[in-house]
Amino acid sequence: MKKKVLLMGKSGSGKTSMRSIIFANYIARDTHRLGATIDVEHSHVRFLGNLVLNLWDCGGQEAFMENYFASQRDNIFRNVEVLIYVFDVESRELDKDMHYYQSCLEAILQNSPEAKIFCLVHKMDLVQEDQRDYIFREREEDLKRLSLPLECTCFRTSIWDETLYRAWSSIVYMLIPNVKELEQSLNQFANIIDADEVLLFERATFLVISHCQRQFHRDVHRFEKVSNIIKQFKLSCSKLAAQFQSMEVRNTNFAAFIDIFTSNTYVMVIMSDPTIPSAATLINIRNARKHFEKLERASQSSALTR
Ligand SMILES: Nc1nc2c(ncn2[C@@H]2O[C@H](COP(=O)(O)OP(=O)(O)OP(=O)(O)O)[C@@H](O)[C@H]2O)c(=O)[nH]1
Ligand SMILES: [Mg+2]
Repeated sequence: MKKKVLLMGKSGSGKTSMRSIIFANYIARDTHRLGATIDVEHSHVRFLGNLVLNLWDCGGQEAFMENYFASQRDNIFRNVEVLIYVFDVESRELDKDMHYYQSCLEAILQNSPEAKIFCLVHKMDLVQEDQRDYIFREREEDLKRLSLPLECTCFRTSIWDETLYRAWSSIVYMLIPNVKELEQSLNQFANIIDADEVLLFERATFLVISHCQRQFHRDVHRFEKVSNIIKQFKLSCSKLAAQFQSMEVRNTNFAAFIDIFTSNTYVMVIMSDPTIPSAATLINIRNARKHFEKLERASQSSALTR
């Protein structure tokens, strides 16, 4: 099942950077070397087996943008499942950015009225920390108002922290078939083994695709932080020609297990009962694999018949 995802926004707003970090294993520092995208760069990302994201990274220089809205209009805006519009929070040309965004919405409304729309207020690291909430809320309000009658979901992002993972996890979550079923099974599994939390990560990108939480936790960004950290660690391993497979972290309060799970996922299990030995949890993870593999295959075949 192929899903067309449009990545748009003005030149230099950070589209190719985020795509390269999430899908092509770049580290944030390396994005300085990226050149401006010429016209549209297509990439196909296999995500969870049969779900293929067909990413259209649309170069944002004005001459290209004008072309998208004129001669290439049908080609670009037809059959779009998701539009991700990236705004540089530090842009000095807010009016122009909004103008292009609105042209884009008009074209979407004409050609793909069912498309889901996401706006990323990007490069938030450049804003002073105590201003971030305020600036984001203000932009979000403007964007939601300007998007009517279409609805948009806004995220604040930066390639320098976990917010990038949060935004992309939420976007991808909406594209996964049978995600509710997956979540139910995850809940059952967490109950059976008495885990505080169980998470599934997509194997290549380490995006969180489903989670179950049975205990309150203060840090709402912990999943994305873990995604970010483990992905960096996995990349360091591959530089040393070693394969990251699993990890166990234990202290007096909890034990965390990260392990390869199905052919498309890693799992993370958090346990806080100190009387349950690691070996028991590892066996439980191993035993759950079969069920989740089956679920994944079912979801793939249902995707195929769509
Ligand atoms: N500070 C900061 N810089 C960023 C961030 N994301 C990207 N950049 C930088 O912004 C610059 C431009 O990024 P690109 O990803 O090439 O921009 P683009 O949107 O693809 O531009 P076009 O291809 O011309 O449309 C690069 O030097 C990146 O390192 C971010 O979150 N924070
Ligand atoms: Mg680019």
